Amino acid sequence: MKTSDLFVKALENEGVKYIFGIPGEENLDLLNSLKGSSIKLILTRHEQAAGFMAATYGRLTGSPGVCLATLGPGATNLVTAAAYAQLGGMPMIMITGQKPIKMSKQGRFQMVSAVEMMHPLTKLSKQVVHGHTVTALIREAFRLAVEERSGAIHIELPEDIAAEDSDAEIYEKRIYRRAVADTHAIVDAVHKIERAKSPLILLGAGANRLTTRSAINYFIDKTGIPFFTTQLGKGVVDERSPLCLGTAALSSNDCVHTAIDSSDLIINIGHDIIEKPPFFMKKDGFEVIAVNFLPANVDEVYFPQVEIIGDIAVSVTKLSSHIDIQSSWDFRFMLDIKKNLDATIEDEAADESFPLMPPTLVDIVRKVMPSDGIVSLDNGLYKIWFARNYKAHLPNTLLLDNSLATMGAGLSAAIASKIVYPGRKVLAVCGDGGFMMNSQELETAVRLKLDLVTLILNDGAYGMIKWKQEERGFENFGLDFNNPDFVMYAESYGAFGHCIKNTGELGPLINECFEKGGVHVIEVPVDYSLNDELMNRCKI
Ligand SMILES: Cc1ncc(C[n+]2csc(CCOP(=O)(O)OP(=O)(O)O)c2C)c(N)n1
Repeated sequence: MKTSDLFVKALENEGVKYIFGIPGEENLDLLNSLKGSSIKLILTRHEQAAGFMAATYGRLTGSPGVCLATLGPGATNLVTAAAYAQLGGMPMIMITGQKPIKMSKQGRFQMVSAVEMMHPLTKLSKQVVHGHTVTALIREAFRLAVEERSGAIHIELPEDIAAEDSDAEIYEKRIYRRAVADTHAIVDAVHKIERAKSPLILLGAGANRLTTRSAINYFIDKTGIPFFTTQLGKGVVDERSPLCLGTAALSSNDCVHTAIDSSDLIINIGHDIIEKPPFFMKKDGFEVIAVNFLPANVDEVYFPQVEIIGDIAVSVTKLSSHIDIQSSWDFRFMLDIKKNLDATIEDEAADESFPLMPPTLVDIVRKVMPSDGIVSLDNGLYKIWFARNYKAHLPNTLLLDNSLATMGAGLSAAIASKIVYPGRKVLAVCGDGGFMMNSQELETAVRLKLDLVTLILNDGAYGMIKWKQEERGFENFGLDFNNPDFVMYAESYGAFGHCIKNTGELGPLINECFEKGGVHVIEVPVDYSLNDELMNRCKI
């Protein structure tokens, strides 16, 4: 069989449904093989966007998302997406083309060493050098992409190898069990938790796995220990729970840190240091039990005293079965803080001034989105507000990136979400800066006939950096820009464009857009001038 045909058959065998990307001349054999396959090609307008979509597919489904690009410039355009998947722990396979390796066709035209370039950004980056090895490499790529910590893989398929014949056989897809934790670690942890005065649970990115979620819900129900989340742990347990203290949107000095500092033991389930720290450990401060798939990376602000290393679901289930509820546990102070925080958030959301204040915006979005609706955020100042104020009811319903924290991914992640869950409402929330980094994907959304609503938060600036600039006492300089007319811009793509003129309009308009269907863009003027004041209001 032709190697490119075999390549596609091996992808089908792995359950691949979509390939996101932009083919080049060097992928033409593979493209032709895709034509007769069950895999749908999702053509994008930038490889970076294709990578963000594939990574998001991996994030939502737990199976690797696949993207495709040509050699040289196509491959270099995938770099940010590779880092996004790798740091975010999202399983993704990138396939790039290359000139023939057995003969020189055009000298070194367009050639960069994509395999080497991708090494530091992936778990594996490899060129296929013979048609015979292709199926084993694909099996290994899919196995490794999902092995914890999951991440990005790069396969380069040169033109001549794609075109040659191969007699390789396809390897059966297998599911492997993860290693489980040592019993001594569980016993140590149980003793520590039982002896603690005010233990507190932290849910991080690694807690967001299918089997893990139910084990954690049971542990919290059984023990009644309060919990807070990192940005990537949002929604693992319904945040409407009376035990939910909120999200550590910042690393220190945020409202939730008063609760964290009142605890003497944090049970950290699934957070690792790639995500922005939810707290800083100090000598003589609270202790930490780390429950994760892999050992913790120790540094000056993170040095857990006990580690439970192995499958998180199994570890948490074992903790649940060994632990006895202690009458000496005291959560009163933490739960008082929660009441105060909830009341402040509600109070702030009542502000109807225009342009919109961030807490009002988050409140409006929460009210219009159903529990299973997906809000996909780009990166900007509003992300902190969504992380802190948006109560996620279900896992993966607030998609944000707190590891690479790249701008430009919000719209692409929303498109991938809608492809994965066509029956659910999907809303992208982007700053005017981040939106313009990959706004061309509006055409992809319109071409695919998706029902999608995008909010563009217009402050005419890179607001997040402006806030940091002010915080550090620098003068306002170098961060303002002009925007296109977003309504006309959306319409030029065949999307519907809207711009709101008062705060009360936004909620009903989002609902109307969802009802009408199609791709909608809503420009929302925002006011960040009181950001500091608002952030400090709920501190105790
Ligand atoms: C690709 C990329 N470039 C730069 C940054 C640094 N950065 C973080 S937030 C931000 C400003 C975001 O501006 P905008 O999208 O308009 O959102 P706002 O903060 O104004 O709400 C910048 C420049 C980044 N995170 N990613």
